[in-house]
Amino acid sequence: MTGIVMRSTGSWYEVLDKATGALHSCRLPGKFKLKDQDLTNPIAVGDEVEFEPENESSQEAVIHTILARKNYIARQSPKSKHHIHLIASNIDQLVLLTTIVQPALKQGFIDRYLLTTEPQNIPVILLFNKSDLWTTEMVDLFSEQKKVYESIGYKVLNCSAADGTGIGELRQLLAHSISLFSGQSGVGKSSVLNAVWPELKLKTGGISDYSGKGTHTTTFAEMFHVNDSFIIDTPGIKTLSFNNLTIEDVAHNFREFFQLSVDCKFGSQCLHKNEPQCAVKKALENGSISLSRYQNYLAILDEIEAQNYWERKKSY
Ligand SMILES: Nc1nc2c(ncn2[C@@H]2O[C@H](COP(=O)(O)OP(=O)(O)O)[C@@H](O)[C@H]2O)c(=O)[nH]1
Ligand SMILES: [Mg+2]
Ligand SMILES: [Zn+2]
Repeated sequence: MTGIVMRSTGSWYEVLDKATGALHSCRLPGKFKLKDQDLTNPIAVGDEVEFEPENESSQEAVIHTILARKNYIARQSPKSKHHIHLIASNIDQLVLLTTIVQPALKQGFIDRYLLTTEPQNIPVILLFNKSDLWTTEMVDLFSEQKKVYESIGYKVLNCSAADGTGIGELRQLLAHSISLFSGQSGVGKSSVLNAVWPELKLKTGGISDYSGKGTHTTTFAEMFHVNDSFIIDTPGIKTLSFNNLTIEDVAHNFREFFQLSVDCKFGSQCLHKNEPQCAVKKALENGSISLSRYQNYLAILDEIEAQNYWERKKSY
């Protein structure tokens, strides 16, 4: 039997048999746990697996094969810089939720997150939530961000779980696909999903203090399915560090910089820092690329250059 992993609670995996719609509780034999030393979790939500019932009468089953992943979202384990944590796999698109206020915009987070989708060409929707709270200045800030990211080919929308703005359009964008909802804690991932499908009744957390940090209400990634939409709600992320990227990965995955690099003297080898005849630096001077994207790029490069080679991990 084949199925798709909907959620995991420690050692058990809930697997949906798409043909029958039945959910099976599956466990994983020990050999899988040992295979990929660098991973904190051998199976991600979204994995397609083959499994067999333990015996005729039981709903419980054993996973014996993890099918090849079409793509995956991974991050450095929040608990260990030597490990990689798989957030989800086999997704059709990422919905990256963010805010202008409550919590305040952190554009660096967007650029960091895009480094996890870009190498695999995963489509991204940047969704700015809580637009009900925006002042005129905040609307301007959003328009600025929209221009930056739309000009390099990302879809950018605003919405409000509180007043319903943009929710209908979002529901359409989520049809017929598997979408991963990600973003920092407290930006409203669970609230937006509830606004789209009230029947989900996901737990949401209050903003706990004036720092605007949300409380952690979601602790595991979990997939839900409503009609023909599969959505994965994830725990909030505080910061994103990278132990799985080289400096070239960074240079090649800021998409507008990479496009320009054909005109750099050193081509795709150029890191766009101090090299002569660099097309990215030229574009920066004439304002055709975003200064904040460039600053975030330099900060990530510095961080990765400073990282010990042995802290870096391969990909899955
Ligand atoms: N004003 C306003 N508050 C929102 C909106 N969406 C979510 N919130 C609030 O933000 C807090 C965090 O929401 P939650 O959905 O738990 O965020 P998550 O951690 O990203 O899942 C909760 O107090 C929500 O009520 C919105 O569109 N407008
Ligand atoms: Mg949540
Ligand atoms: Zn260059």
